[in-house]
Amino acid sequence: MNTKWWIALPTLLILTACAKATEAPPAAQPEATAAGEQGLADQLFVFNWSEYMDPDLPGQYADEFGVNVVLDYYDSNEDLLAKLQAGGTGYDVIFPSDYMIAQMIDLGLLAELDMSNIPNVVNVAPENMHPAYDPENKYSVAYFWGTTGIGYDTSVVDPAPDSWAWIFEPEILQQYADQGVNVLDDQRELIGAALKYLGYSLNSANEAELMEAQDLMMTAREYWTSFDSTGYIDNLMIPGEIVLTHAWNGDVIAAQADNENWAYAIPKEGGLRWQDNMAIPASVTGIQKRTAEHFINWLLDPEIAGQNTNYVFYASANEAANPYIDPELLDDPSAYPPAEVLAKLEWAEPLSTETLNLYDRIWTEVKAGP
Ligand code: SPD
Repeated sequence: MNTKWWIALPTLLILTACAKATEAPPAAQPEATAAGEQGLADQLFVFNWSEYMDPDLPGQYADEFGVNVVLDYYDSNEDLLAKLQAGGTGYDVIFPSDYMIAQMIDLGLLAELDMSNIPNVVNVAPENMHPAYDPENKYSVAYFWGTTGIGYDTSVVDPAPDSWAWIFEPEILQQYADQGVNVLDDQRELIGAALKYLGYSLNSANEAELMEAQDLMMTAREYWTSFDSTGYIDNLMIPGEIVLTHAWNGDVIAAQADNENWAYAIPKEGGLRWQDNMAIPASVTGIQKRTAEHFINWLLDPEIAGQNTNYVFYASANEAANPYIDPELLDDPSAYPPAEVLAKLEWAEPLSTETLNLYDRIWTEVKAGP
């Protein structure tokens, strides 16, 4: 054939296509995934604190909606912030605490939530809605709330800790150091606990108070065997690995379920109370954002939230989940402290840039040691 084939080809393809259309039904399209059929993305990246979601939930969500949930973990709010600021744009759902929500809103790092995709928000208890850090819940919905205190192995630590002295005083620490003393790898938490022990606000911006807190930590650090807020939960379950720890309440209650010698105390000087939240980074848009909102809505389903609470042992912000929560947990004052205990606790507030720089410097020096 002499005709230039690239000129004839389009005509040939059209003729062939027409012939096929009349001769045979069109070939079947590849089957849409369940996720696609529901207008959801195939994959969702969830960035959370460790041991803060029932590991069965991602699989259940995938079975129901065809969305593959990929999990990754961070150690602290500052770690999460650093990853987002370093351009970590791969995360769709994150779980920052109260003061960090405020800081992230200021930095333009959070997306506004479309609440028409999150109708289960009505299940959140009124006291967990409209927090000072996000009064209209434009960017966040409460997940779990809790306190920070001291976890201890009652078969070793005697008398029971009632003060932050058990984390900061050398004469007490030296009795337990060879059996494992852990502090949270979290700057607001550890600096805050030191400030409380000294009788100051855990939001102190006063340089002299902060230097005093730094000295206290510098002296105590030689008795601390680890700075860990992620793996310590597993270590609490290994006999003899840790006997005393600065801790989040639910992590100690989880250890207690495994070994009843674990107990949790809130120091008499007071400490931190906090609320963690579900949020979406500002970089997440379109179908990915819709899927993130769909997942948040699913986590707010009463039965799912109940199942999740029974795994993580933290107090749920979801009041409609209560009938699905183990009554023993609902009655546990370590998980749901009475009002008089809550009254002596303080919330972490966002700090000015200047104060944040000071906290960063203290933290770097405490971590590095003398
Ligand atoms: N293992 C789950 C830890 C959840 C901790 N919430 C953090 C509060 C930070 N102030």
